[in-house]
Amino acid sequence: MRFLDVAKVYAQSGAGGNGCIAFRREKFIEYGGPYGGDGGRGGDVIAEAVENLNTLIDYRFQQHVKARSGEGGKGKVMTGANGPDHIMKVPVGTQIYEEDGETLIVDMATPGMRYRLLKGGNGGFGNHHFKSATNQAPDFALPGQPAEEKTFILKLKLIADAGLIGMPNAGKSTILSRVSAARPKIADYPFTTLEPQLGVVKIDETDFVLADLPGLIEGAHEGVGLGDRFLGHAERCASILHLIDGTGDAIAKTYKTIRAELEAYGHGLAEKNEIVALNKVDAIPEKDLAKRRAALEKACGHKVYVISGVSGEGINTVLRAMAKEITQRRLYRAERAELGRAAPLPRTRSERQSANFNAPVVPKERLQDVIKNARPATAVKPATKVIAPPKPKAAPKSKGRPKGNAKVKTKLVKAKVKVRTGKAKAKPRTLSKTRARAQKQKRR
Ligand SMILES: Nc1nc2c(ncn2[C@@H]2O[C@H](COP(=O)(O)OP(=O)(O)OP(=O)(O)O)[C@@H](O)[C@H]2O)c(=O)[nH]1
Ligand SMILES: [Mg+2]
Repeated sequence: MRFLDVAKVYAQSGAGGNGCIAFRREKFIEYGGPYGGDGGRGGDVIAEAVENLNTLIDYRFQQHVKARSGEGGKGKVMTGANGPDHIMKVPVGTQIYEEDGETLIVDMATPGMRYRLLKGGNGGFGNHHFKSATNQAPDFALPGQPAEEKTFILKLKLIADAGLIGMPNAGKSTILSRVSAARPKIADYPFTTLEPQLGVVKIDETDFVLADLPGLIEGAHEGVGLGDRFLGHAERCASILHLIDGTGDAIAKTYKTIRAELEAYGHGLAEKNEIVALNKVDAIPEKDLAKRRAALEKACGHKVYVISGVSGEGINTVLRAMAKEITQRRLYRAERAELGRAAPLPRTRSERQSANFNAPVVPKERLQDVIKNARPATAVKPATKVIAPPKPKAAPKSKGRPKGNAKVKTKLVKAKVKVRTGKAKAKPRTLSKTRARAQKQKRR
């Protein structure tokens, strides 16, 4: 299978289905009213990182991806079917860029990660949706929302823990084939390796992925040879093994050439810790070895390992040094456990409309930590005086017979009478009128 690490893909989400205009026509049902259903929503275009892919070669043959549109609404208030989402499966480590190739949209760095690239259009409302007391027969419906379309650039940056870099013929593929089960092509001509090769290395208790990258030559950053196209695969490595062919003439110059290419490439590659190894020690005459090693140590300014991919000399020492750096980085990453994870995709219409579902969600267990460590909220004094609510009025006493002994009963009755007379006194005008009327009658 061919390796492809850059692909250009045109993607289109599904359009929403149109709302339907229909009226209920049925025997014995007068004024059936509006009966048109809503359109279904269009499918999204979603990128998903899967583990069993190592190349973007699928997108060489499928450069257009389209999600299906939603169905239109139908009579009898039937909602159209939603268009299914289109899932773009990409290898873990794929970065998705805008069409300019520089604006990063998302880095699909974790297996199973999902990201919605394009949103499907919502379906339009049918005329049944618009019926109201003031418009009982709406004869209009909404069209579905249009689809989104965009061109994306996918760039695969392999997730390797360590990378092998060096001039062509430095013996990179020989080392990979010796320490892992990978079987890259090995030959004594430059640029035998044309695309990155991966192998899994096991040393002591550590497993790691080692990438053999095509050789670099002077001017690679300007496109000479295979250029620095594959250096992106070393960007994520914890450790870089820089191999120098010990049988070559200008060892220090070779080292400096590769360093200059790394610096010209940028992306933090030159700042990474590198392990420098003088390779093919089995073919170096003993009297020259110390001189060559010293020259290389002077050029790089730190320790140089002496190894041989053919005889296996010094290989385990170098692998242990790489494993140490890789373990350190793994521990550091575990400590800095990422807070965010991709939010679950909302399924229902209301969820889709309200949620910002590309925002990271704090995992439950982390959230509990956050809550525990959060400072207790300080009590805030109310700005205004709190006014006590008015006391509820006493419930009126029941007019039933009062319970208790006879004395109390009479007292209560008297009190009632008093109140009544008091009330009567409170209305002197009415009383005087009646009295006056009574006096008049007496006089007659
Ligand atoms: N004597 C000796 N020869 C070696 C050693 N390692 C590699 N070679 C030879 O060097 C030549 C190139 O080896 P490769 O492993 O293909 O080198 P490479 O760095 O992968 O080369 P490119 O893929 O072209 O970049 C082959 O003929 C190997 O047999 C070694 O440790 N000792
Ligand atoms: Mg090779």
